Order: sequence, then structure tokens, then C-alpha cells
Amino acid sequence: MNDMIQPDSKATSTAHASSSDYAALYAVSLSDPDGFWSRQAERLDWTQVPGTIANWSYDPVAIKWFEDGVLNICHNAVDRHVAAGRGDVTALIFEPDDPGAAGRTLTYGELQAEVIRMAGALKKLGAGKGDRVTIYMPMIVEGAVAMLACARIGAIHSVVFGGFSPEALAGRIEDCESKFVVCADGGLRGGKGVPLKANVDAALAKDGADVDAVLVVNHTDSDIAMTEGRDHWYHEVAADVPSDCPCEPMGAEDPLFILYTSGSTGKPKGVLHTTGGYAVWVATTFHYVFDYKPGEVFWCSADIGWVTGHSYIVYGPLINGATEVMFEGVPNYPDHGRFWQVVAKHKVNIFYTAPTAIRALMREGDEPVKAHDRSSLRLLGTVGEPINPEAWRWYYDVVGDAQSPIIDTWWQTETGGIMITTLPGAHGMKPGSAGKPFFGIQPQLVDNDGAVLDGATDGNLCITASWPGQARSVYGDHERFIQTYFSTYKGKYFTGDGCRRDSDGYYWITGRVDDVINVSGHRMGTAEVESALVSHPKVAEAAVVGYPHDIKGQGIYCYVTLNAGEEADDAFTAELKNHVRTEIGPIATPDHLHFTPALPKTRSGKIMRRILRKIAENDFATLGDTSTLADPNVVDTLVQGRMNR
Ligand code: 6R9
Repeated sequence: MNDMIQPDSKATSTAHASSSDYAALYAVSLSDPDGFWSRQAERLDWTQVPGTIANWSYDPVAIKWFEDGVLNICHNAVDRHVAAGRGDVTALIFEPDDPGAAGRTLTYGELQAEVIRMAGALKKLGAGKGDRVTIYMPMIVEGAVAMLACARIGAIHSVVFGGFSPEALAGRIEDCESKFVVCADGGLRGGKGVPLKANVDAALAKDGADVDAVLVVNHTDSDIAMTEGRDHWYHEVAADVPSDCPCEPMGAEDPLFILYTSGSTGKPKGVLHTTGGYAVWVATTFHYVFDYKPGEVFWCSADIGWVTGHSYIVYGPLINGATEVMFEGVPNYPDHGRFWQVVAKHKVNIFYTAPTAIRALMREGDEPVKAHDRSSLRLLGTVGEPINPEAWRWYYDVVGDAQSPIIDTWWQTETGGIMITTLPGAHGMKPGSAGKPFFGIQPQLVDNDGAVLDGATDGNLCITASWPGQARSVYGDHERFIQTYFSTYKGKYFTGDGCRRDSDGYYWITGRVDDVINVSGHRMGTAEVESALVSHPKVAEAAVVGYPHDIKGQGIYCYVTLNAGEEADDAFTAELKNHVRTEIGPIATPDHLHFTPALPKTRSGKIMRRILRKIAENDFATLGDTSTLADPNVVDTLVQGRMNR
């Protein structure tokens, strides 16, 4: 497993960074961060070039980068390419869900016109600098356009994944007091409609979620309800907006977006990113990691509802002037060759996806891959969870014909962009390892008491120094930001991940060490699923853990205690699973419900999750010390229940 694979790709000889470049640049990024990052900031147009570069502290927590700089990220992603004579370069290639339906291609010039229209429409409805705008869209051009339009006028976007339920959407609208929603009438995924506008209506019917205006893009010609005075068709509002809408000058530390993500406790957090540092980070990481060259076609198969879509569909590629595919559909519709058909159709050179998709496709065998021409591919990326070496090998050997390096990229919503990865021209690859730290990143492994561990070792992954793309706060709750990330190990950013470092200095992420599970590359707080379960009137108590799942990486295993007198039969099991779907969304659907008369608790009433995890994993031999349990018999009952499955 530790074998190093050297990339012998057709493309690596021309990579932006060779092995010696990496060593030199990495060294400078640590010895002279101000010099290094002021040079990287030259990738952008600034209306005022920053004089102050890094200004941060982890104790107390205050993070600023480029603080006196002024810029607009939409200008950098769109307008400046047009101004520089690159207006005819293709920016977006939209590939619809149905391979037979008409796609759409936009040049940078056309993208600029679209963004100006959307920005004008938002302004007409009253949105302006600092306002929060919730975006609830399918994977269509207007999703990216809405984000860029917000950035253009200085509004803070909060994109909510189109798979989230009305309940989850309402919570996210309420939390940031968003007064505007941009949605589509409906979306399409795998041939099925997604009732986005109806979900918005249901969300807004709840107490607390109260908006001034909903802007509706007609995507599927669906029959939807429009509330007079509140809901507006985008094409109607945009019919008479000014033909220009200047980019708002933004301070580097002005907020750019909020993105909700799950943590180990409580409700999802609104992770806040600001403008300048984020822009520099995604511009720099996209350039080096994906090694993009003009004329190439890049495709990131994520959704704009996740951070991967923000950084590597919208901002990173567009700031770099790239041509990219935006795909509305799913990997298995109309058949399991869909990804590779899209690769062949649009001659994709660089492809970025998640291990869960790779595993699901691997299961279908090599034929659907071989049926399509993949000779355009030269780089394959992965993100979202650890990739198991078998899936890595299949991706490398079958999808890439052993010619395209695999770029395994470790990062988080909070990090803004890629943090640990191999660079295509600089590093050998080890299947299952994310690789080496990106420029400016100083990983550190610590034990549970915070003692620093050196050399080849296992530990909790911290980062000791700030980088430009780091999140600045949790929206509306800076204290929670400090508590969540900087209090476990004082003076360090704690990632929540466990990690091994080998003797070559390669990092191997072993998964979350907190109560967060990673289901198909999506972060899920066990507390969120628990609170959805106990919101059912028949449920007394619930404890949720992750357990190994062949396709999803981790599945959702729920221990549930019902109120006295209630019985769990098949119908109820289905009902409760459905209840969680309605509360959170399909991605949170429990994989297994384990009904139990009681949960294992300590005398002080704490649920012993360690034991629950082991039982869910069918690992009964090492349950550890159960003597501190209030009632040790509970464990026997649970083990019996698991074995009888
Ligand atoms: C970008 C993104 C972050 C969590 C992170 C870790 C896991 C992401 C990974 C990976 C191993 C990789 N993770 N990439 N684990 N190898 N290449 O996924 O952000 O949704 O916030 O999730 O995902 O556990 O802490 P986010």
C-alpha cells in the first residue's frame, strides 16, 4: 500500500510545478509568507493592491489577509477576461441531465452579459451590498450566474444544495436572515424532477423564514405557484434591467459567502468566507493542482451546493479563465457510462470527482468506461473522503488507462480550497494518500492531549498557521467558530480529521475523529440526524453512528428507543426513514435502524458512542471497558440485536 507510483503521464512534463519547483516554492511560502502571497495575489486584478498581506492570530482568533486590498471577485472571474480580449473563449459548457436535450455553451462575453442581467434583477428587487441571498438551484448555468451576480453587487450568497428539504432550507434562510431567494421552478436529476420552487414555498410557509423576494428561473416549464408581490420570474424582471451593472468595489475582508456545513454538535454552521484571501487561494490552488493550460476543458462533477462547487466550478476555474463543463445529471443515468460519454463528447482533459461515484461505477465493471473515448483525459482528481486503494487503482488503470495522474485532494468547507494533495508534475502518488501540503500549509499531528507528534505517526490533524483561504467565522456566532476549531488544541486550527504521516512525509487521512460522518462525501452531523429522529412523536431517544458502507464510504446507523408502548414494525421503519428524509433531505436517509429498549450510558448519562460504533461495525471482540456503564446488560442486548439482523 505504501508503493509510490510515478506519474509517467503525457502531460506531467509540462506541469506548472516540478519536484524542485515544489520544494523551493513550499520553502519560500513558509519562510516568507508575505512575499509569497503578495506574488500569488498578482493573479488577480485589484482596484487597490494590498499592502498588508498576512495579519492573523489563532489565540485570540482573528484572521485577516490582504486587508487593505480592494477588488471584486466577479470582475476577476468574468469581466477582466472580456476586457483582455478573451471574451470569445468558452467559459461554460452546460450538459443537461437528459443526453438528448439541448445543451448550452457560453463564452466569457456571454457569461458577462448573463451575470449583468442577473445582478440587475437582484438589484431591482432591492438586494445590495452585505445582503444575504439564498440560492437554491439545480446544476444549471443560472446557478453559477446567481453566485457571480451576488458577488458583483456585494451581496453575500448562501447556496443551499438542491437536495435539502424545505425544513433544512428554512433553517438556513432563517439563520442568516436572508431576505432574497434565487431558485428554479424545478431541477432534473436522473430523469426525475426536483420540485425546487414548491420546496421554497414550503420552507417560506414556516415561521421565521421570511423573505422579501423570490426570483424564479424557468428551467423545466413546471406548473408552479407564484405568490403575488413576493415571487418574480427571472425572465420578466430581467427584461428591462440596465445593460450595465458595475462591479461593487469590495474590501478584501468583506464577506463573499456563507456555506452551511455539519459539525459534531447542534445545527449546521454558516461557515463564512471573505473576498480577497479566498480569491487568491482558489486561483492559486486551481492553477497548480489542476495544472490547467489555456484551451483545456476542465470538469468538476460536484454540485454548486457544496464547497467543491464553489471553489472548483465557479471561482477557481473562472478566475483562471478556464473552459469547463457544468453537468446537471448523475453518473448512472441513462446508464453507467454517462460520465465517460460526457468526457468523450466535450473532450474533457481534467476530471474531478468523488470516491463514492468511483466506487459506484467500479461496481458496474469496465465495459461502460471502455465504451467511450477517454483519450482526452490527462489528469484525474478526487475529493470528499478517503479513497480506498482499490477504487484508486480502478480510477487510475481503467478510467485513466494508467496515463493520467490521480490528484487526491484533501480539504474542507472551512479551508476554502485544497490543502493537501500531490501536484501532478512534482510528486509520486500513493493510492489512498492525499499526499503533501500545498504551499503555505503546515500540517501538524497531535495526540489527544495536544502533544505534538513528530515523524511517521498517527494523530489528530491540525494546521498551525493561517492561509489566505481560511474561513473567518461562523456567520452570526464568532464564539462558535473559536470553540469549534481553535479550542481543542489552543493556538491551532483543528480539522476534526484523524491522519497518519508516513516516512516520506505523505499524509493519509483516516476519517473524522469527531461526531461527523461522511456519507458519499457529504458531511453529516450525527446530532442532526438524531434530532430529526427524536422529532418523530413516537421516538424517545436516538444515537447515530457511521459504519462501513461499500459505496457510500460510511452509512448512517441509527439506534432508536421508542416511547413506552410503541412497536417498531416494517411500516414504522419505513415511516421513520422517510421522516428523516423530510426533515433533512434524501442524503440523510438512515441506512439501518436498530430499535433498542435502551442505549448504553455512563452513570452521568452520557451515551457511550464508542461502543455503539463497534457494534454497528460488527466488531464485538473489542468493546473495551463497559464497567462504567449504568447498566452493562444493555450492551448484550444490542450485540444480540446486531447479530440477529
Ligand atoms: C472538500 C470537502 C470535509 C471533510 C474532511 C475529511 C473529508 C475531504 C478528502 C477527505 C480524505 C480526501 N475529506 N477530502 N478525506 N481524503 N481527499 O469535501 O469539504 O464537505 O467540508 O468535507 O471531508 O473528513 O474533514 P467538506
